[in-house]
Formats: sequence, structure tokens, C-alpha cells
Amino acid sequence: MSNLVKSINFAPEKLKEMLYDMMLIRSFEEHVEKLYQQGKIHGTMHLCIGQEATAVGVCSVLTNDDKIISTHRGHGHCIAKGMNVDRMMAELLGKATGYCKGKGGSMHIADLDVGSLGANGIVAGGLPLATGASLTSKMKDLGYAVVAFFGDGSTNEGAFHESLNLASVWNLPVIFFCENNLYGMSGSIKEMTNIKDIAERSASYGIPGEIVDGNNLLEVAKVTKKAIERAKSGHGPTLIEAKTYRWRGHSKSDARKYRTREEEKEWRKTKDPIALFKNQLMEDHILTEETFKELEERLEKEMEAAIKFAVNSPAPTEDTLEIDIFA
Ligand SMILES: Cc1ncc(C[n+]2csc(CCOP(=O)(O)OP(=O)(O)O)c2C)c(N)n1
Ligand SMILES: [Mg+2]
Repeated sequence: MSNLVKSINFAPEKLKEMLYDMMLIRSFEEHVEKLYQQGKIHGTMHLCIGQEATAVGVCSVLTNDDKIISTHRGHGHCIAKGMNVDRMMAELLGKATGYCKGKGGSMHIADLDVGSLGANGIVAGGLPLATGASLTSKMKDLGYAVVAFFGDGSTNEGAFHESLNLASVWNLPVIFFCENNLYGMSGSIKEMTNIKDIAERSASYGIPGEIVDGNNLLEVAKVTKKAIERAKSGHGPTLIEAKTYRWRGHSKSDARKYRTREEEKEWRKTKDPIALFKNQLMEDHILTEETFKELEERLEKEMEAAIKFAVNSPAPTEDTLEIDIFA
């Protein structure tokens, strides 16, 4: 058994479920991409295909009481935190059975029951919210930690710096988890930031900064576990920078002129988080071709049921137009 698998000490069943969760995220997004092309989903969406290991790795070490705050690229975070793909699909299709009764859509999905405090269309908007949620945990002695997911693009926003500073001086149980996928829309991180690693910024706030291979599921789990333990034992926040890559364009209208097809091919070929973890489990005799096939069959059924549920669900009725709206 590889040292990494040994050191994380997860049961084989849990490891297989983690692989399944990454497969579910990818399949969910491949399906919503198709539904979008068929005109069944409106607006836009941001796909996290290629980044599945960050969402699943982080959430694998959280309890149901721990919270996450997601981003505009949030489907993976929601699924990894335990949200159900039926109601997520319904939300994306604008149906009354969706998590936000069809009124939120891709960028505003939340489910407080599983500790998913919501996706957020405002770049860096989740960091102050996560800081606030962690302040609640501390003041009321509730024992939960909060993870704020955000992209590299968020780290040049004021809200990033204010949140890290406040969380540090107040010693809050929050983890700042940066998914550095090298681009914020068409802007390369190299043009936007004059330091090599975003994790370096932790030094300005007197907190630990960790760099992790964001496509290595168990490395992500390990580094997050350490940060969670630190947060829950009263030692305050950690900044984690996960190096990763989004396979698709920024949103649904992106010709990807700011990067090369070779670069994309290289990430797909050598750093596919699902293929890497599948191979790792095979090598460690935790997974066989047969059990993998079972996961694929289960996946197909789960996605088929989700689409059926969403397509057959009713749209919200006109009389609900002003309900659950705060402005
Ligand atoms: C405050 C704010 N500024 C600009 C935008 C437009 N915008 C949406 S996503 C995005 C890029 C975000 O990049 P990053 O944080 O790296 O996340 P990624 O899309 O790479 O996951 C921008 C500029 C926005 N939604 N909010
Ligand atoms: Mg980015």
C-alpha cells in the first residue's frame, strides 16, 4: 500500500466513495453542459471539471456540522459536501423542487442541513461570510470549523486581505482554501500577481500557508485535516493554496485565447485527478476493474434519476415570485 494511502488512514469503503464523488461531480457537470447546449439551462455556468480533487479532498475531512462557502464555480463543492444531485439538477433547470426553489441557479445553491452555506457569484464574496460564520462558532462555542473556497482571482480583492487579517487576530476556526487554477477569467496569475505562490501571503497575517497539489486527492485531504485540527483546537486560520487547472473555459462563452491547447492537453493527460486516484486505488488493491464498473453503473443510474427528477419537476408558480426574495 502506498505511503500516502497508509498515512491518511481512511477505510477502503471511504476511499472508494471519494473516487465515486469525484466521478459524480464530473458526470453532473458533463450532463449540465449538454442540457445547457440544448437550451434547457439558462444564464451561464462555470464548470469545475478537472478540479474535482479539491472539493472532495477538503470535504472528506469535514463533519456534517462543519461549514463550507463556495464560489461561482461551486457544483463540485456542493456535491462533495453532501448535497443531492436531484435537487441540484432541479435548481439548475429552474424548477420548484430545486434547493432554492429554482430561484437561485448555478451560482446560488445552498443547503444549510449539510453545512453548505452557499455558492457566491461575487469574487472573494465568500471569505468575509466564512469569517463571520467562524466567529459565530467561536462566540457560541459551537465547535464547527468553516472552509472558504475561492479562486486565485479572489486574492487581489480587498475582502481576501481583510478576512485573513481579522480571522488571524481573532484566532478564528476558518480555513482559507484557494483553488489556484492559474487563471481568473482570461487573466493569467503570472500577469496578476508578482509572487510565485499565493500561500506566501499568509505570512503578512501571521498564519500558516500551505501549498498542495490540488489534483492529488489524498494530499488535499491531508493538508486540510491538519488545518481543521489547528482551527478546532483554537489555534486559528490557515491559508491553503491548491495548484490545479480547470479543463473548460471560464464560463459558457470563452474561446480560451489566453492559453494554449498544448497546456490543456498536458494537464488532462498527466494530472487528471480521477484517473490518478483510480490508479492509486488499483495499485493498492482497494479497487478492481469489476468494482470500478459497479461505480460506473451506479453513477449512470444516479445521473439518469437526477435528470428525470429535474425535467419532470414543475416550474415555480407565479404566486411564489415574491417569496424568499429579500430585496
Ligand atoms: C467582485 C467581482 N469582480 C468581478 C467579477 C467577474 N468575475 C466573475 S468570475 C471572475 C474570475 C474569478 O477568478 P478566480 O477567482 O481565479 O476563480 P476561477 O473562475 O478561476 O475559478 C471574475 C473576474 C465578479 N463576479 N465579482
Ligand atoms: Mg482562477
